[in-house]
Amino acid sequence: MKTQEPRTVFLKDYRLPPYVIDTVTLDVRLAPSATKVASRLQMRPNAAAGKASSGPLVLDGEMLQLVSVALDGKELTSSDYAVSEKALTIAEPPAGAFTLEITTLCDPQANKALTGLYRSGTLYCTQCEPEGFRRITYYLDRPDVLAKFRVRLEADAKEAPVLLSNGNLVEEGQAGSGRHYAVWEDPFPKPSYLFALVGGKLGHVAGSFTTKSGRAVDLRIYCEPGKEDRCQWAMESLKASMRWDEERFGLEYDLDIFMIVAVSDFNMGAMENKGLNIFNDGLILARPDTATDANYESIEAVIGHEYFHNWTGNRITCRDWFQLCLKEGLTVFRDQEFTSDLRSRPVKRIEDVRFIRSYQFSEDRGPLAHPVRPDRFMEINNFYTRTVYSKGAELCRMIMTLVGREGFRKGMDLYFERHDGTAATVEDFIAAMADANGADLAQFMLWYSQAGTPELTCRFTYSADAKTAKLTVKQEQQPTPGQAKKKPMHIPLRVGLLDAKGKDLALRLADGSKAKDGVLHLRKRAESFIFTGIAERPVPSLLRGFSAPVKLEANLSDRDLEFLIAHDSDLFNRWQAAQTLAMKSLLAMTAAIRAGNAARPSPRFAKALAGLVTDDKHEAAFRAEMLTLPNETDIALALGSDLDPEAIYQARRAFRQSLGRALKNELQTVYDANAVAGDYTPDAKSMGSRALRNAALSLLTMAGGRAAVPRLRDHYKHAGNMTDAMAALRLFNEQDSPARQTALDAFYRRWKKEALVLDKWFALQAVSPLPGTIERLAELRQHPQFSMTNPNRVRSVIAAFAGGNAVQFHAPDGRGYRFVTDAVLELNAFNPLMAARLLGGFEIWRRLEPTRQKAARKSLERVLAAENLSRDVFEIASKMLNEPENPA
Ligand code: B3K
Ligand code: ZN
Repeated sequence: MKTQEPRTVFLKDYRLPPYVIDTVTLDVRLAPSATKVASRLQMRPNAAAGKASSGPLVLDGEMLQLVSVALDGKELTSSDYAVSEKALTIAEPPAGAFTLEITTLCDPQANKALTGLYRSGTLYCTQCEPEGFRRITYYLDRPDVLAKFRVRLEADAKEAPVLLSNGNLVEEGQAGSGRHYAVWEDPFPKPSYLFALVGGKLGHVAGSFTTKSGRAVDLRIYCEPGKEDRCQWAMESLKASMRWDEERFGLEYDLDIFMIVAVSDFNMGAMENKGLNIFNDGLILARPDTATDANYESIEAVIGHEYFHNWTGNRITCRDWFQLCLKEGLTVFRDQEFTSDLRSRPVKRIEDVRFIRSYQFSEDRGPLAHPVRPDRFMEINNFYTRTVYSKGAELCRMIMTLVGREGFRKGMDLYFERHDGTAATVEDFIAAMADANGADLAQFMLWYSQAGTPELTCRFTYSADAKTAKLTVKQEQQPTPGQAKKKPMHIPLRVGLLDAKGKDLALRLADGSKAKDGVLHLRKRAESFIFTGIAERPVPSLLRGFSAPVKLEANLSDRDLEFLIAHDSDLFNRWQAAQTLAMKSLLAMTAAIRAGNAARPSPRFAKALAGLVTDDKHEAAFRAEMLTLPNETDIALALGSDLDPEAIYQARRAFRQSLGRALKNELQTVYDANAVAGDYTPDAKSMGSRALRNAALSLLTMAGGRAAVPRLRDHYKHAGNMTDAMAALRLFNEQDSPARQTALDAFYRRWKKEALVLDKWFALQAVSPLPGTIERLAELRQHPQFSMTNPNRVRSVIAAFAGGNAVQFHAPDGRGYRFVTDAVLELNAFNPLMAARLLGGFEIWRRLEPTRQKAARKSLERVLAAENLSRDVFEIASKMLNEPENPA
């Protein structure tokens, strides 16, 4: 039986909630397979909603067993209400205020979807965003219904000695028969998606933070007992986040306690529940021997992200789920700024742009392209995307570019002044930014509604006679699914002009205006900017700092790019020039390989980098970025269509080999000079040294082939931390040598009892481009420590393969596709959210060469033909198959 097409929800259909909920009192009796939830709701019709407020009351609810319903103290009989799989409907609620009491049962033990109330090991925990609360009790489960919560939790004292919920603890005690209870009260009205509870045996570390107004806040990080020593970094990161939000945005924490709980079964990274964040333990637990620098940096960033949601998301929440970017884009932007202020701004910018360009641009280019604020969805869980998050953050960054850093702060202040305690829209945010600055952001709003990556074509000319330079810019917006025609957008283009010595020239425009902070404002399809008073031909530095998320094509020569690499005052653009130069070679090399010819990179790239690599004036982390070529996804995007992932991989590999050979001496020098002495610390400087040293090792290994294996073995043996160990193992992954297996086996023996480290072992094997990987994956699926119900393990094997192993996932015989779609269909039955995410790897399927394209289509069709498809998987698979490819 084919799955019926699920309903689509539209932004244009938004209506105010017909009823208001003022207070919620929950009494939760935790028990493994029959948790009883008694809810008392103080409600009233919502006068603002007009007629709807006198209609039937429809409460959302799923997977619940209804025990009883009472209205104003009177038990209702089944003729007073109707229960369906999705809702509890009370036909005629009172015309004034009323109290509704509902008792239900749910089964946390059986809940493998990990939304609502579920168990992770022996813990009880919840995930309610976006629509999980309806699996706990019947409710108006939408973000614009804000209520005050009081929660009483009761459980067996041995099974769950720790009982947590949002807000402040107001009471606790014994409940008889070995049970105990705790009562939590949250003084801030909140939507149901921010509700959380946790019960179980937990260890914790404690800390405290005094806010700028002098209030003491208790800080607690809870984890599996015995792992407390791995929570220190998370605690430090939390304190740093609290301080930063006060300093940069004037935002103070508002409860007496802030808690984080680390759990090992979690569908995503973390969740910002009010006062009680719940985290994937992979984003909390860290010790130098178990976690890499990248892990440490993500922990800091995600702790910051979830903490920053307290104001951007919780104090001001979203009116409806179409406004998701209002909290997510803004909060990603805030966490990016946090990392930039704490660490290296240019390096962080490079990391973020790498991410957006590889992954968000691919999304924009494919069948799932959607605007930052989508206007329709089947399953909202499918819209926690790179577009909403990362492009959403870019929009906030562009606003900061348009109104200035102080102007941005003024806009934020006004946004809080106007909307604190409410559920807001993108328009509210933009109005605050515009009003605080007297700015016109009307055309800018198109960034929220038009999908796709704008394309800029820049033509730069110089006139020696007139002593002027002219920049002509055209912008184009390609069609995306559902959006054939688009309007030109307001794009901030930050530029500089370098004189022959590499110094920035003053920018004077012929119309008498100045390009303030070097920013040109593009508003039309085509525009020209004439710079005056320029004595000789300058080299233009365009789109500095990636001032807008666009594709840029410019008539710069290799010499211009080399000049920028050596001189640009904008470090981001030095890196960009290097990427552009490398990309030219990579494209030519891929074409050569496909034509059966030898692929050699232009020697210019290595020459341009030679001096910089050993130049200690530059941060080590920046030099490491300079040495890292565009990845396979970037190359695929630049090629466009008829893709052969194997050829792309081989081209990039050949480039790395040749770069390693050309820079052998320089790389050896930085390898020797950047060994970090002393105990491991996750500070920016020593992370940078490790990154540079490992980047050098990578190229030297590529260049050395088999002869490089002893050095690699050595590096692994002497690695004093997980960062260096993983760097070696990743390189082994591309070496068809018995030493690889020896290293992997040793790693397994040492870490087989540590789930998070074991995830790394699984993932390493999943991303190896070596032949035999698919056979190995089939074995790993049968490994006693593999489990489909643990999302981290699924990510480490299946998502890592689909998203990080283009060569093998896109094997022309289709075996990679089948491996992934088998997993999708299995997961579809119990964890649809995870199942749908795994299909992401198919995003580029229409752009593949014909053999692979056919195989991919077959797999997608198999998914779509399966019975009982979840809404999540149906939406993604059907769009993948049915949306025409962007004709760009
Ligand atoms: N807001 C959560 C994400 C919830 C995802 C639900 N599928 C974490 C975050 O972005 O901060
Ligand atoms: Zn978030």
